[in-house]
Amino acid sequence: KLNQIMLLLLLALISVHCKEKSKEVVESVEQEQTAKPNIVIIYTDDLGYGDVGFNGATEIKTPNMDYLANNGVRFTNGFASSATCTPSRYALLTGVYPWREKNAKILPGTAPLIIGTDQMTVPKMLKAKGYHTGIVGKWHLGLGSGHVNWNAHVSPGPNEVGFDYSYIMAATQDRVPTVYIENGDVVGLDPNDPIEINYKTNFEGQPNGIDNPELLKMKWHHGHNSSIVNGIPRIGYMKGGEAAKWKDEDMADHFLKGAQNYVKQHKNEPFFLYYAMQQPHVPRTPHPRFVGASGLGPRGDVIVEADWCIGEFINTLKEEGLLENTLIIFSSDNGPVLNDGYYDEAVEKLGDHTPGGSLRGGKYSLFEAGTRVPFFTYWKGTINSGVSDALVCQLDVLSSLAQLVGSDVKAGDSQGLVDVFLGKSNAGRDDLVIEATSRTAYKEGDWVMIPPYKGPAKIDDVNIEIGNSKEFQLYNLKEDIGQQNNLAKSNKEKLQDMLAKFEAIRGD
Ligand code: NG6
Ligand code: CA
Repeated sequence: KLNQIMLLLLLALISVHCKEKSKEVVESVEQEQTAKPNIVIIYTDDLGYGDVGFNGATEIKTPNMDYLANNGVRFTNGFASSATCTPSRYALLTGVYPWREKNAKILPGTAPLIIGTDQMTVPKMLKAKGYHTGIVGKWHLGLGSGHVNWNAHVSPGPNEVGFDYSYIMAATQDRVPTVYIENGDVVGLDPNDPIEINYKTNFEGQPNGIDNPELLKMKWHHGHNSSIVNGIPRIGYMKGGEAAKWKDEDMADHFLKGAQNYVKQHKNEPFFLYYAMQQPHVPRTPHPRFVGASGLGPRGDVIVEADWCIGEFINTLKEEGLLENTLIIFSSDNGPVLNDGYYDEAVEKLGDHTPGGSLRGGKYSLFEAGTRVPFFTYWKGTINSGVSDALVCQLDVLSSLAQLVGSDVKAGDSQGLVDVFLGKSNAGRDDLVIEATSRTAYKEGDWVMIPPYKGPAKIDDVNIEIGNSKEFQLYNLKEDIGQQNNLAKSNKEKLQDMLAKFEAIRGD
């Protein structure tokens, strides 16, 4: 009798245990289906392939980026869509090739928004999946729909294309207006000192970079000779808004704080943060803590500063217990430039540093250094560390994140490569069209084909070869990463094949 009771009890226990187990399985399947890791894109500005330790730099130290890259997937064949800022940012957020949008060119601070408010974007897609979405940092995709009144609510902007929260600079550090804008409103604006902006003519009685060299703490080399803000001559004229003007040396700390606060405020819901850092774009103005940190002058110093910011940002994720539930995607909007319009010793103090690594060209260029940029993904506990030579592009972020969160959005030219980004597959893109100042070239596997373009082979002001030639250019990057050996004449078949595929994508 006792044995029978014991047996029944045992059976009951087993059945309860089994039920618990199956409940666990169901729950984990449900969790899997609704997996919503936080997603952070850390985007640098003009950081070159060879500017970072994880791609071989030895003269500049980037320990925080290196740690993440070396413990995530480091892409050796990761691309921006363009060799300049606006087009790359357009493609990153919309998944559409920038050369399809005629306004996706380096924009002045007064340009209207170039993303349609009805267009699909990364934040919009994620918002529909329950994410809170935010941007902190550089925008440079235009604001408003014509003439912007900076003294009233500025719209449409990031908040109208998918971001719940925005804290931005409108264009670049070297362009007016030199103010921060939070959710469409200029931060710290005194209504009695309204902002006026004009990209053509100066306001009466206002100093400028040409006539007032005595007011400059940084000298201009080319361009950058309009209004003077904080002793730095800029592109475009600005009057008023004194109290709202940013302090250049504080910008890195300022955006970092914004990114950290965003994380702290939204840690209890799935969030997407686009942390668009301003370094090492000109004018390079490291905080005094970082002056001299690299020995390479301000350009090196702001890269060290950016690395520190990333370390601090990661610490916040750690402190909030979010690191294991956050996917980080790191890249740069275009390749490197030394002299981009100011005398700041970037050339003079370069020493043995190679911002583009062994790649030819730089910012503005159709050669590799223009668009092949630092690129990694990191997700503690989920992504295994590795190096991937799969061809991936920032264009693919939209469709890949859609796959990750179970959205059926598949936008434009964006390929769903989530397994590649998570390091589970090496099957990247077959091919890619890259863009540089409205010109395009075609990459396929190890090959790149650059069609003939008129214009100078080199921009002398910035000292960068931009890829123009009267001849077709064809390079095999596997054997010739430095693009020294043009095979267009010796391999006509490959050239014709690539040209046909290129034209088919371009629709020419
Ligand atoms: C160029 C600027 C350069 C930089 C660039 C935009 C001149 C002479 N040069 O026109 O300094 O601002 O635009 O850079 O004005 S980007 O990274 O935002 O594309
Ligand atoms: Ca840039």
